[in-house]
Amino acid sequence: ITNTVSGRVNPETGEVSLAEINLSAQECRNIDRIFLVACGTSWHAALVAKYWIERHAKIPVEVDIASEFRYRHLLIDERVLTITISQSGETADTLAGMRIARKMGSKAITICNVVGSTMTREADGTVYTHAGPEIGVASTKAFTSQLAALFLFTIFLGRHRGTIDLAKQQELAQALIGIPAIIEHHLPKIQEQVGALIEGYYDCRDFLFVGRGLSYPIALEGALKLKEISYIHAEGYASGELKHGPIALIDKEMPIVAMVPQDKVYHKTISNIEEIKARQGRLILIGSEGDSHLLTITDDVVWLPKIHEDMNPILYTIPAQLLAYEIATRRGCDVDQPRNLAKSVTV
Ligand code: F1P
Repeated sequence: ITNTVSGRVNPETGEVSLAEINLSAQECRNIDRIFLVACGTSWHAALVAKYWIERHAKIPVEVDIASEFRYRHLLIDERVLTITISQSGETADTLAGMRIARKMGSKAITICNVVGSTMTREADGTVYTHAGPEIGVASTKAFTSQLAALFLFTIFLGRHRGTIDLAKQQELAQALIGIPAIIEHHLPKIQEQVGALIEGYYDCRDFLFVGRGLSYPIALEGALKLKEISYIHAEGYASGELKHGPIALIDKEMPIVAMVPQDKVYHKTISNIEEIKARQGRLILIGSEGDSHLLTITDDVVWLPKIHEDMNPILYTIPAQLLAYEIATRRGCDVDQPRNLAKSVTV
């Protein structure tokens, strides 16, 4: 994950340099607002980055689906930084959004996987994810690489704006540097746990995915992956939003995948989950090793190590992707070539 991004992290100091970003320290300080613009899975990466940038670089961030952004009455000037995120660098709506923002005076940086793509040629600066070609249509490794790139960008911005001190820079950089080894170490165990539990779920018609805070976009991504490759209807919601409507869907037939890391919002998330349990929803929990409270709620728990809170979105993506993969395979779907989907949407 971290080796592929076109940036360098000094392992001692945590200092981040981003080779092709073309954004000076002064320009970082001048930013008033950031627009993150993307489609599909890349839009979910943008939603995660909003939390990171606002928390650490203290810049207000707006996140837009590119197909809406381009038709909005945009209030953009040269103090706005626009960041487009795209695996392919060719997605028509994202490209159009970038062109509009640049015309209005905004500098545009793109987080992109394809060298020489239209977006990288037209952007003012680029952070390459260099995740390699996605073999399948559904974006998977591109997503986790986008998250790594966006986290490096967050450290870069925070440092130049003085919102992150040296100790924080070190802490955040170390957290990111450590994540590939953690995933590699735990992957077989995660795969085994997910594989074991899908037997009870692969023939369900609908799924809900819920999460709060940094886990909310991962709930959206888990639902999208399941839809894309297994054709099961799935929706992602912010946990706290359930009681504003979706809770009406819950009965003993409805599987709900809940992300419950032991983070700042853990207790709130647990109380949402208790509400689901009270309505007999079939819960699959993805949570932290050692959190025995989860076993009082359900036996279907995927255990993940407890890590730096900011890294949870990267780690929690892995079981969400695997769940979609295992279910799709069990249903006989071609996970690499899902029907009706194109690798890049250029019209
Ligand atoms: C955006 C996207 C992908 C999705 C599918 C269609 O592409 O929505 O996230 O997996 O391939 O396009 P991109 O702008 O990230 O290339």
